[in-house]
Amino acid sequence: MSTPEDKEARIVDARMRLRQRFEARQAATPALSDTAPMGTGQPNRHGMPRLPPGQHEVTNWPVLDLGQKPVVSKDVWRLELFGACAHPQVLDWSALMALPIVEDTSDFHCVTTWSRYDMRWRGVRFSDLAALAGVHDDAEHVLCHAYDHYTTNLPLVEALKDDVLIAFEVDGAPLPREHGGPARMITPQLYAWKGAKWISKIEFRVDDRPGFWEERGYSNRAHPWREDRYS
Ligand SMILES: Nc1nc2c(c(=O)[nH]1)N[C@H]1C(S)=C(S)[C@@H](COP(=O)(O)O)O[C@H]1N2
Ligand SMILES: [Mo]
Repeated sequence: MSTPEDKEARIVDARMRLRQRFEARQAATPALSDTAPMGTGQPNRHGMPRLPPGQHEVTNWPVLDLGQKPVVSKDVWRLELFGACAHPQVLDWSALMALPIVEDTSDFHCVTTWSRYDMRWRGVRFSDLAALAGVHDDAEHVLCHAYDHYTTNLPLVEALKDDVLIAFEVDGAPLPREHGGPARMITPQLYAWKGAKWISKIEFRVDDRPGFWEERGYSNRAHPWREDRYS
């Protein structure tokens, strides 16, 4: 058994290596939103066009999903990390809460053309989960699974951005069930369908595998600033 100190050191080390890979890839594939790597919300929106192309701002928060809205209490909620990683594991709610918790304000861009600004999220960084799992060096893709059997895939480099969270609070309150409570992923620099509500599993992959909407013609990259809606 490893001590908590070993585990901590392993996470720090893995984070550093992931960070180096991330920065090398960012430099190789510059994009408009890369100028706001710490979130697309108010403090970071300077110099960006007000809205990504083809979007309009809403002040309500529409609900979009497959219609099932599973009931998942914190007691039964589990998050499995598996696939191309050295330390596959299952986290329960207290294990998630024991990880570093961050706050970030970011924008939410839905491919159906609405954008909601300045959402105040609280959660755990995807990059900390990736480091905890010890993602293999040849993993390049992520497939997220949810309690309603929704899936969505995204490049690992996108998932490693600092504003990608497994979020459990929004605007100072627990994440409502219809928006994916108790915990969902958010991907502020990609269209919102890349963020699985009621997230249940994170699968690290060497090869890419399309998720629910990606199999139905939606973009693998889903980049709002490039209006990357469909493949
Ligand atoms: N589990 C799950 N996550 C999901 C979906 C879904 O159907 N199931 N829909 C996606 C889509 S298409 C969008 S636009 C956003 C919407 O999030 P919201 O309902 O909180 O606005 O969630 C994404 N995450
Ligand atoms: Mo969507």
